[in-house]
Amino acid sequence: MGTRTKLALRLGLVAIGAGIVLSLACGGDDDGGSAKTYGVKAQDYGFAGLPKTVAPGSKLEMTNSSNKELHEMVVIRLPDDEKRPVGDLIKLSDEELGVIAETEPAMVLIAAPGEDAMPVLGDGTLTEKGRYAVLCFIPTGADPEAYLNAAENGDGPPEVEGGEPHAFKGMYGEVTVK
Ligand SMILES: [Cu+2]
Repeated sequence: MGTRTKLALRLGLVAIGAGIVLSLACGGDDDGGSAKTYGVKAQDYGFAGLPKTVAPGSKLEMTNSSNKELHEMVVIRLPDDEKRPVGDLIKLSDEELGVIAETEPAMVLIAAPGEDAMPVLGDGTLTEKGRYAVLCFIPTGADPEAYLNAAENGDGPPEVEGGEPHAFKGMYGEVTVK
């Protein structure tokens, strides 16, 4: 037996050991544990600290650490049969997205540069099990004040000057509620 094989075996055994400890800790359940509050940091251009899996009833909070850009966290529940990564979905047109494009987000949080987010839609809690896309559609370089004013005074996403949405620069992620 070569050294490589032995190492692989040993690593395998360690993984099995860790698996046993983990399943004992969770009582063998396949759920995401108990509901918690998670602090997510919005930055130029991405979400830091986004949990992969949360229990139903968990809450997401957001702080914007940018010193210039407004950021938002739009969280949309994906259909159960939608398996593609969010990075693929953001490249599709509304037509190609079909039902996803028409789905009302489970939450929208928005935060000015350096501020804590306020909920615009929902209260930050995710109740329904499933996979959720997490996105920021703020146009790059948009003036935060102009955007917030437009959002307050209009219906739907405000039309303000700016470049491509932050999601296209990598500001997206996903969370699974289970
Ligand atoms: Cu953003």
